[in-house]
Order: sequence, then C-alpha cells, then structure tokens
Amino acid sequence: MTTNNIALKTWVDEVAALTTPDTIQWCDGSQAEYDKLIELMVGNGMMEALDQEKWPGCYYHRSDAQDVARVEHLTFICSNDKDVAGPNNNWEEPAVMKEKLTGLFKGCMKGRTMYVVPYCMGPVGSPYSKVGVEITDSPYVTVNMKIMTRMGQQALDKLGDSTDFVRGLHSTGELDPERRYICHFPETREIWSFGSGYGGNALLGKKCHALRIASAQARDEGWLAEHMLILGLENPEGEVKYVTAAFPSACGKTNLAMLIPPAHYKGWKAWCVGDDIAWMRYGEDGRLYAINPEAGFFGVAPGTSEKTNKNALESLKTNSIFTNTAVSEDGQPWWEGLSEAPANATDWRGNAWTPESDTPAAHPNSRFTAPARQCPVVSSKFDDPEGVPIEAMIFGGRRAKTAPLVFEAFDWEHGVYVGAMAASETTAAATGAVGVVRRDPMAMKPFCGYNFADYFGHWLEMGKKSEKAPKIFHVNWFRQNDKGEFIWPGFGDNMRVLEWILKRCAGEADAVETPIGHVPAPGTLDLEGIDIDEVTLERLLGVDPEAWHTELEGQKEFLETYGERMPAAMWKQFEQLKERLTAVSAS
Ligand code: OXD
Ligand code: MN
Repeated sequence: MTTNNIALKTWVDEVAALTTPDTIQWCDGSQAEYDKLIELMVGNGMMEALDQEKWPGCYYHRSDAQDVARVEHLTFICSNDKDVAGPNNNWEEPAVMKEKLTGLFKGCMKGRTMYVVPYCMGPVGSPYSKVGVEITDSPYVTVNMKIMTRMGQQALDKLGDSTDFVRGLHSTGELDPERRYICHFPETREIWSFGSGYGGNALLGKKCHALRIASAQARDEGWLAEHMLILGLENPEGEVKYVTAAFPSACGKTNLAMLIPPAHYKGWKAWCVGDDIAWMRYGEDGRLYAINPEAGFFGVAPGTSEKTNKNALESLKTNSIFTNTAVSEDGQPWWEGLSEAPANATDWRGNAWTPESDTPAAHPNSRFTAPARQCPVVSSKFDDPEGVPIEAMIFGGRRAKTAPLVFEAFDWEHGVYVGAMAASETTAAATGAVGVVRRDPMAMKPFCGYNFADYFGHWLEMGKKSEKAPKIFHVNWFRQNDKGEFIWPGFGDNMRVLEWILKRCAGEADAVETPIGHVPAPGTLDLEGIDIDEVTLERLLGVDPEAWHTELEGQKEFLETYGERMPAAMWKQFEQLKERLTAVSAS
C-alpha cells in the first residue's frame, strides 16, 4: 500500500494520536488482506465460517443485540447553521459535537488495530466517482467495505495527492447505545461515527458518504445523490432503457432492482445497475446519467427467497457475509421466508432455536453483504464510467388506499412535488397504529444531509437545466382491498407497470388525467396472464377524492414545518392539487 498524499498521512497521524491504537494497518484492498482479516475474526470469534462446500467464501457475524439497525435519533448533521440542516435532521454545532466526540474517541483504539480504508464510490475510472477514506477499528467493517466499495490501492491511485476526499472516522467504542453518535459535517466533508458496528452506522461509504455528505455536495455542484435503485429493461429487440426508483427502506428496492419479468414477457430482460443509491448528473447530450456508487448489496435477508428474489439468492451464495441471520446446525445461513425452517438452528442472538420457538430465528433487519458483480443480472454498464441514461424516475411508498398503482406527474415541477410527498402508511404487519402516515420525501428522510426545503429547491433547479430531464412517476405496489389484502401481485409482475412507464416515455401509451396525475388508460396496462378483474383494476387505479382531501391536510402540515424556506413552487403545486381535487369533488 503506497501513497504520498500528505493531507491523508497527516490526518491519519492526527487520528492515531487521538485514538492511540496499538497498530495501524493501511488496507490495500487485496484478496490476501481480506482473507487474513477473515481468518483473524474466525480465530477470535467475531466471525463464523459457514459450510464452505455449500457456501464457499461465506462467513457469519452476530452483532451486539443492541446494535442491529441504523439509529436515526443519534444521527446528526452538524452544519455551521442549524437552518441549513433543517427540521428533517438532528443538529448540533460542529465545534460542540467535535468536542464531545473527541472525548469519546480519545484513546478508544488502545489495544486495537486501526485500519485505514481508502475507497472509491463509483467506478474507479469515472470522473463522477468520489474518494473517501474510512479509519476504523473494526475488521468486520473493513471486510464489508471491501465488498461494498472499490477499496484500497485503486482508490489511493485515483486520489493521488488531492486533498479532496471524505474523511470518515469510526470506532465501535464499547457498543454502548448511550455513547453512540453518527455525525456528519457537510461543510468539511467529514463523518465521525462512534459506538456502533452496524452497517448503516459503520460502513461509512454507504448512507453517511454516498447519501448524507454527497447530497450536500451534489447541491453545491449541481447533481443529485439519491436513495434510488437503477434498473435497465431490455426489450425483445435488444434495446435497453433505464429507470431509477426511490422507496423507503424495506419496501422491496433490492427485489425490484433484480426483477425477473413474468413468463408472458418473452424476450424481455432486466439488468441491475444498483439497488440502493444513484448519483446522477446531466451528460453533454442533455440527458440525465446515473452511476451506482456502490460495489455490493447490503440487503435485508428475511423475505429473500427463490420466489421473491432469485437473483439476490444467486448473488449471495459465495463470498458473502451474513449478519444476524440464523445459522442451521449444519452451518448454513437461514432466515424467515428463505425455505422450510431447519429443525435446529442458532438464532441471531446465539440461542438454540427450533421451529417451535416463539421468537424469530433471524433478526428482521438481518443482512447479507454480497458483491454486486456476482448478481446473474448485473448490468454490463455496471462499471461504465459515464453511467446510464435515465428515462424515468419513480417514487413510491406503501399506501393502503390513497395512491393508485401508478401515475405520471404532469411535468418536472409536479414530479418534484409528488416525490416530496412520498409517504408510507403503517400496516397491521408493523407494531403500533394502523394507517399512520409517515412522510418520507423521495425516500430520503433519514439520508438528506441538509434542509428538505433547500433540497426540493435543488431538485426544482435540476429540472430547469435540461429539456431532456426524465419523466417522473409514482407507484404503489401495496394497495389493499377492504379486507386488508394486497390486490397487486407485485414482484416480477411489477414489470407490467414498468413497461407502461417506458411506453409513456416513448409516447406510446395513452393515459387518463386525474387530479393527481395521469393513470393508465383502459387497456394500456398489460394484464395478460394475471388474474385482475375489472373491479380490482378500478380499485388499483382509482383516485378517491375523500382519501385525497385527508392526504392534502397531511401535505399542508408537512410543507408548513419548513416555514419561509419552502420554495413557493411547492406551495403552488399544493394549491393546484387542491383545486383539481375540489373540482372533481364538486362535479
Ligand atoms: C438500507 C436502508 O440499509 O435504506 O439500505 O435502510
Ligand atoms: Mn437503503
């Protein structure tokens, strides 16, 4: 591992002086280095080898029972000005937070090895990729970073002697939830994360860098960093068109990103460019291009099966890390929904488990970390430095009644409004009240590194930059009937909706205008081979004015939270929606 980067070396020295590790290991990202770290962890009990014949190169990690998810209440955006962080973020003055964290980091790596992990977000050869360096005392984080990013020497080579890199400092500390902070300093492009080893809190390239810091950088530089999958759809003529889609966490993004078209769609193929994050900017031809900054999938395991996501299963069969799933007695990872339950297993807490146990074997947020290149449908453009041109951007959430299966925004400005109003309703499956609306603008609520009002303003500006901006759509796979049953089959059949979207982009499908946008005209949505009767279709595509008046109230409340800072165009969209809804109610 070699670098002459003075800024980097100086920073590493400073961090070492603060955290006082026993050893410093600069990571080159090689397989040999990875293997050695795995060996170290298998030796000290941090990792367990799975059955190497059935699961070659796969390992298992059980995390602290109190450290299994992102911690939004402990995640801070420490910009100089509180209003820049906005009501959508926790905020603290940078100097105050740094002082507090300096106290925590002081001497925290004593007796430990400090790993210096250079990484590149995006294809190494792309001018749109960004370099970061994570300093961590966790070998688990280091091996996960190798899967999730282009890590090591290649990142250092790209960086050269530039000072332009995101500085990420991480320590698991004592994994004490009372001493846990995930802090971002957008102005200085720094991340300080203490007290957690969980993916989203600790693999700093992902949510912390590629979304929170990058969103602020994108605002400054005129591009977009979004919580979106990137999917290519190839028609029987071999033409590939790309879409991006944003859904709140655990709404099936990874499934849609690797969708298998239903049998009826002969000759169609779907290609996965990314399952979680998209960085987008305009190309010289005026079209919006997307790259996936990541190199791996950090997917939710429960519910992943041959039926729901065969391609994900294929991706994770080798060289993958499983965190907080269960392990069967013969050394295989297992989770609810995968297959028939093993007769005997060890659950995510490390306790003996049988199908008679009344607790889940795998933690509901248990994960697999798998190299994206192992996905059978990984796009040939996965490493393309220019990225892929985007035809359509799709927003969504889980709505039982309000949102139809699909609608198209009238124009970019309206589309930004639609994305900003994206929300999910709690269902009976979740604990707590049913039907409570949780707003998750553009699925970025936990990830936007600055004030949502300014973020919407930035989106509005992005639409003015090109005549060829993508069209914007909203989908809802989760519409229910009066009995609370889902009425859309979802999964591969979502292809039918995607095809309609592509046809709209090509000017090849008719639509019906409703107060909220354009829905498919009768006969334009291909329903051949599935059992959707007229009544169900009406319910799927219907716009219920009463439900929408209630929705309007929620939208108003949300817009008001942002006071004067909310762009006037957003209020204009609100008023226009209200007028359109009132007009149909009166007629
Ligand atoms: C994720 C998330 O882990 O959105 O991707 O929570
Ligand atoms: Mn995500």
